[in-house]
Amino acid sequence: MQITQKQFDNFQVPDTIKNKSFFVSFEGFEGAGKSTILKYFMEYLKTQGFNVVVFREPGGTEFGEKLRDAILSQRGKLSALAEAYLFASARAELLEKMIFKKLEEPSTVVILDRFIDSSLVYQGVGANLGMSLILEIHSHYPLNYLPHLTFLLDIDLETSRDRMKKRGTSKDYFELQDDEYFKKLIEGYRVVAQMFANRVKIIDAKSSEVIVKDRVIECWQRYLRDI
Ligand code: T5A
Repeated sequence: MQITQKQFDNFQVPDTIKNKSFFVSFEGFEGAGKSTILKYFMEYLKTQGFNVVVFREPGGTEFGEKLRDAILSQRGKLSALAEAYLFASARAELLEKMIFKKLEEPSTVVILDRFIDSSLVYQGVGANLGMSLILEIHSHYPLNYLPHLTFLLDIDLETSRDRMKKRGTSKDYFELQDDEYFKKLIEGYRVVAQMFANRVKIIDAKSSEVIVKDRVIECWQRYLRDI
């Protein structure tokens, strides 16, 4: 299915910038450093007077955490479409029950560890459903709300595998995939960055944590200057 311009028309961002409240997501492969770097970013934002709330996807609500266990324990065994709808269900719940409410509070930054771009890449490209279908699933309220800003932490396959090895956890679904799968995901994130060029900022994340953290903060400061 071809992606059409019309598919982007329904998407919007929360109207909360006037209250200095922002919706930000981190994206990237396993081991890109999303959880690590977003903690540094959170600490930085607090020094700037923001209230900060962090959610991970899938998860973030009681229902979402149950779905997280269900999905991640079944990955690769579920139908790709079932997986896509499950991620979307958890996301809809998180948006309505938590994200929108938190964004109503002034000077608040809601940070997501993964969001719609993960579905576009992992289900749309990795599982061959096509990005068009994923956009279609997200074309209705509340799923049609996008972050104001997304940091795409960019690493290569070698760095990802190295970091996962160092972390020493048992091999998960992702680590069992071959290089071809990973290349599809790289291409997928590239397409996402082009499709949403205003929102998605690519951060070279192969350097040390401190350098990557500084890159993210610089990017954030640029974003604030430009809005
Ligand atoms: N998924 C999710 C979908 O398929 N569709 C969807 O719509 C959604 C929302 C989630 C899985 O679900 C899939 C994608 C995923 O496969 P998860 O367990 O939450 O699973 O996996 P990740 O989000 O990828 O979490 P990871 O922990 O694997 O990756 P992170 O958060 O990017 O990496 P992090 O910060 O934990 O760092 C990993 C290791 O590297 C080190 C850290 O200390 C850690 O040991 N590290 C660095 N080392 C050197 N230099 C740096 N700059 C470093 N940054 C981190």
